Amino acid sequence: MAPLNDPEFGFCRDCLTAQASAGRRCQQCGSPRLLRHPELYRLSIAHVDCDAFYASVEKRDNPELRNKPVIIGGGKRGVVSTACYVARIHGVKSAMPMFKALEACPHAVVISPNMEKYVRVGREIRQMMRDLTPQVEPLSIDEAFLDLSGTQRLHHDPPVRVMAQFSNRVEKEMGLSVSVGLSYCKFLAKIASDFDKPRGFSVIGEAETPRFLSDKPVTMIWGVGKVFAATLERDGIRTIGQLQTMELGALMAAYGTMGQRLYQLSRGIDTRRVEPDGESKSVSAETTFNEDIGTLEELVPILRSLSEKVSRRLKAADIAGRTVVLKLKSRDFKLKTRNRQLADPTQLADRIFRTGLALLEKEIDGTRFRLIGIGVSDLSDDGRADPLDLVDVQATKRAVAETAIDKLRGKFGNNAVETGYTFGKIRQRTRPVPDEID
Ligand code: TTP
Ligand code: MG
Ligand code: MG
Repeated sequence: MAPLNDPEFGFCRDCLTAQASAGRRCQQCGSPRLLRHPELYRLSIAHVDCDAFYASVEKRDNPELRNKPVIIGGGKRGVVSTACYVARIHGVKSAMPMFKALEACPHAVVISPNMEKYVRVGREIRQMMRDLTPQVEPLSIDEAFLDLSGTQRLHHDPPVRVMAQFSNRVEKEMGLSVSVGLSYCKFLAKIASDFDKPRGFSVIGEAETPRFLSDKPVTMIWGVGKVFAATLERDGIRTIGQLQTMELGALMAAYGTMGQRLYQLSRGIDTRRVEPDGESKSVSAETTFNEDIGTLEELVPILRSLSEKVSRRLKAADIAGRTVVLKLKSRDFKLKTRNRQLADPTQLADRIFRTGLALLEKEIDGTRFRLIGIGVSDLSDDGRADPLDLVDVQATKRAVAETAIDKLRGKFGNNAVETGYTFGKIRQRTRPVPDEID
């Protein structure tokens, strides 16, 4: 791995040369596009957004349009979907009625949208992101978050250099430009990507964040739309700086859970993780008891029944999970989770149950519980799930039996077949809690 240079000297976005001084242009290629920041090599959350997306795709596919003002829109609603940056200079904006846009820019070339094409191009760019990390969370057709923490060893480069190369690669291979925001959390990465458009790359560090935010309008905060901003305005709050001076209690008293968000985000505290691609992270089922219980005898049938529920959902979705997670909540609402990774992903109730049981047995010490849950995470499609176990003949037999039971249940309903674990053992002790897929 190349040693990192002084982050305040940074490197060149065009030729990637690390700079040895604070000059305004790259000492190698003369480009003014230098990236420098005290936290340059420590930040790892990126937000990428394509520039004037639909219009840029059309310009790419028809070079004659390159320097002309282009508007993508029309269609049923008669509004602008996107305007290229040339048209924007004339005052054309997204969501503007078409007739107004043409008043502002009469010589614009108007193209009706080709959604199929934009979706395809968006997917290709997303794939290029996934080449960098599996931690890609798409937000819309042309943008996504990437979490590059821990990828330095893989790429032999820190995230900021990986992202600079990525934006160059998108230009070269896709003929499109993107803007990148790099920060320590999603909130500021998203703000950053919008800061220097088009072909932008901006970096917002943790240390500068409170000051950076202080003069910004409250609408910059996630979840503060026009309506909520009007409420805040009535209370005399316009800037994020004002929120920074308010106590958590006061904000929560005035705005409920939103108050908590205002408190945290205004101070640059954003603990949301980058969540890859709409895939569910876990499939689980849980139940809360009417009376707290603490013996294996009472807990086992419930665990079995919940395992079957989880298994049914996995089978229905054709997915399998590799980590079994047991969740217990004790009387005093203390939550315990225990997990165990399997050798291969499973969707079998039998394996989920047995793994859960092994975890549960260790927790039986007289504590009484108010809730038990079981689930699996590390989800994948079921291709590699539950290979027939050549060593454990009993496990194979049980897997075959389970398939037979599934078939019967498919025909006659879930209660048609009860296993010895549940038969007659679950009384009206539990109240159902909605299954949870998160
Ligand atoms: P945006 O990323 O919001 O906008 P953009 O890519 O056109 O421009 P920018 O450089 O500012 O990012 O939206 C992405 C695409 O989504 C955009 O090209 C067209 C579509 N879109 C609409 O159809 N209607 C809208 O009101 C907006 C905002 C976007
Ligand atoms: Mg965009
Ligand atoms: Mg966008």
